[in-house]
Amino acid sequence: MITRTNLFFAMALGLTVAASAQARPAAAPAAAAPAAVAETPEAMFQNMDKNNDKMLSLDEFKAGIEARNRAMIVARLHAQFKSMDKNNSGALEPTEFYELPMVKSGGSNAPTFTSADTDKDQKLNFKEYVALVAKYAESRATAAPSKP
Ligand SMILES: [Ca+2]
Ligand SMILES: [Ca+2]
Repeated sequence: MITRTNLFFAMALGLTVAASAQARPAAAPAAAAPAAVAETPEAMFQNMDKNNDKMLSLDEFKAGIEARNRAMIVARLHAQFKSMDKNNSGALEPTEFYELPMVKSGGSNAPTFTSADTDKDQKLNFKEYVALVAKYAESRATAAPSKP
């Protein structure tokens, strides 16, 4: 059974993998930023039509929707990440981390900076941020099934 949260979590995990594949410190600063391109319906269709037979199978359609959702989540997370990176360092330092809404409103469930900073460089890169969001979504799903 796939709940919405599990689906989100699975996608976020996929993102973590994608983000780690993209993570090249200092070499390509803009590479991790997914471009928000306004696609024409034709271009969208062509992207989904993997075998170019001008028809969309259900599988192609599903895969296309999934890819779009994933890209939208990455774009949204990246926008959040950038807006929280007040000093534009490309990472979240502890002071920025403790301003995150999920940290501020998390109470006793709030993630700690040390647990989120998996490579222990005293700042959160985008990949660590995505992992944090995924972990937080999962902990909320398991710890608090009822409304807060
Ligand atoms: Ca920063
Ligand atoms: Ca780090």
